[in-house]
Amino acid sequence: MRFFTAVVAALPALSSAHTIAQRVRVNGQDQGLTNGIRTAQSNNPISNVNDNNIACNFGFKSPVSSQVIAVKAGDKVGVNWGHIIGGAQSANDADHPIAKSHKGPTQFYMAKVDNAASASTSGQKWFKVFEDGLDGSGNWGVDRMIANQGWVDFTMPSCIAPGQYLLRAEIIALHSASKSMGVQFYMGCAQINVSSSGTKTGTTVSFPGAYQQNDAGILVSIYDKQGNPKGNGTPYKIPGPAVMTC
Ligand SMILES: *[C@@H]1O[C@H](CO)[C@@H](O)[C@H](O)[C@H]1NC(C)=O
Ligand SMILES: [Cu+2]
Repeated sequence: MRFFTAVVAALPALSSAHTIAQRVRVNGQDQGLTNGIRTAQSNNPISNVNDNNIACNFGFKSPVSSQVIAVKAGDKVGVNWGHIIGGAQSANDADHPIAKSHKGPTQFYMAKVDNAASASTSGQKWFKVFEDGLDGSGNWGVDRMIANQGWVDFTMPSCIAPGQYLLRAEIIALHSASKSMGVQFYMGCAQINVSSSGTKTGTTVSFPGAYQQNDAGILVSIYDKQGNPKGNGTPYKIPGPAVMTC
């Protein structure tokens, strides 16, 4: 009996409704599946804020792309999410790009590195360049991501310092976040080279380190009195530092 319990506990969720970051686009131009992005093979989330892989995920599809994607300050940069690598798992896959239940914010962070193709995913200093949480109508960043066929885009700050960066795309799914470690973090890191005449970066944090398990935006019920996932009546506080400004 004890053995049986342990085995069941160790099984991954078999029919998972999770997601994988897997494409980059620049000004709407798709750079291709897994090109210039370290793409996790598993769509399972991380739920522990102290997990050593919370920066960029782990278990990447091999070989990892050696491409470093050229971006200019002011460009619109996007990352695409899908249920499995390649997109939908089957025709009319309701869990592609992610299950609708998985409400929460979408974010982007960047870390300055010497060589984006070879940079370690650990020990980097990350600043936030984009966040999209809960709006006044009760819609979430994830709702907008689904409406955009899995794409989340942001504008590369005009004042950013030039050079190579890891670009960390993140989704925080909050459907079960009212219990400790019920939160689901999804992330992937793109490899980019920014040309710019700017000089700025933002306030940096570490991953792990940036989040605490009981942050207001991580240990939270997102349901209203009617049970709808439109927020609990107080503004949703997106975790992490403020978005950098120029
Ligand atoms: C990055 O961009 C600069 C400026 O355009 C260029 O000189 C350099 O070769 C690029 N590096 C990589 C790795 O793409
Ligand atoms: Cu999920």
